[in-house]
Amino acid sequence: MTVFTRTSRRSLDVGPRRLRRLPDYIKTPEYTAFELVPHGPLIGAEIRGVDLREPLTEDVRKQLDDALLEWKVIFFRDQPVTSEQQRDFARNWGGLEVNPYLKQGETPEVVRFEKGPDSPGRENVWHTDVTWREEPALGTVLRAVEIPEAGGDTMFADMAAAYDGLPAKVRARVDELAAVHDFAWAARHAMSKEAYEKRKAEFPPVVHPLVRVHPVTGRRSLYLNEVFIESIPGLEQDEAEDLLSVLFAQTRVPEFQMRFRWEVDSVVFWDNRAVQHYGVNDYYPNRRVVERVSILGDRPYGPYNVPAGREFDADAAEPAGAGAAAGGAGR
Ligand SMILES: O=C(O)CCC(=O)C(=O)O
Ligand SMILES: [Fe+2]
Repeated sequence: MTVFTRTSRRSLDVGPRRLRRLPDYIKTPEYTAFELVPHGPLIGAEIRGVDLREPLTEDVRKQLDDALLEWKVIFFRDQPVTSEQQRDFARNWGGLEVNPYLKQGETPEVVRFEKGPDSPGRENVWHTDVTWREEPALGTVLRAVEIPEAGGDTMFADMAAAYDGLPAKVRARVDELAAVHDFAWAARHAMSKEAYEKRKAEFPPVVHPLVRVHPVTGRRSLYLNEVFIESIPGLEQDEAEDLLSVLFAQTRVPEFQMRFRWEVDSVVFWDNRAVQHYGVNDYYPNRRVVERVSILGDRPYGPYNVPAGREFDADAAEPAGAGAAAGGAGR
């Protein structure tokens, strides 16, 4: 009798995935100030009944913040806002970034991504925005100005679910590790050695944890960037690449993702502390114009260096001393 002996390194991980939007110790918020329509069971929700041209009441702002923490990506349709109104909306969450390398729109703090035959989109790589900064953006508000007839979607991946989905042994390992994020390294192939050194001096590499503890919810998520992560301190480069490929594969699990179909005047707000995103480039050479406002964030920390006063007490469901509201995941 012939015995079939082919071996495979593949391991099948099929069946239902246990997905949760918030850590178990935070009660699911109730939304009374607007209608919230889930895009999928895990990540992404449409907010209806808020006019972004108007200043937000504190109640609406607070509930939008809860929705952002719970759903990680919230979006609005049919919002004919100006760049200034988009900027003013984002200001409800803090100061705004000015990006030294991206082209500004008519309004300072508004970056305009204008893509077309001579300016192809290059955001089709999984990334978290501006992790080459010591304090990367808290979140981003992106608005569609001109959208191709088909294509040009943006994808998002829930990095807390990606972390939860790892085997316990891998989670324990990455909890202790950090990564070097280098702005210059990502562009090294496209520039001379001198230009590379100059840029590196301007923006020295920064070290961020591989697992970020969310400053409001205390939840752990994989903190990745396929563009800027250069190495993992303490690991040989081969070993680091092997580990990174396991982590990067988590981003590609469909259950952790959402895919957003744009319309003109759609506005998307994502929690840059908890998701990665990917600008699908299937529309070239058609035109696509979006405007972006990024909100200043704080320095990421991992399970190994939670600052004093930010230890998360799961029983009390709030970071010690931070005054976040229990149950509402408030801030
Ligand atoms: O245009 C997109 O779909 C995403 C662009 C992007 O990466 C960003 O706005 O940070
Ligand atoms: Fe981005």
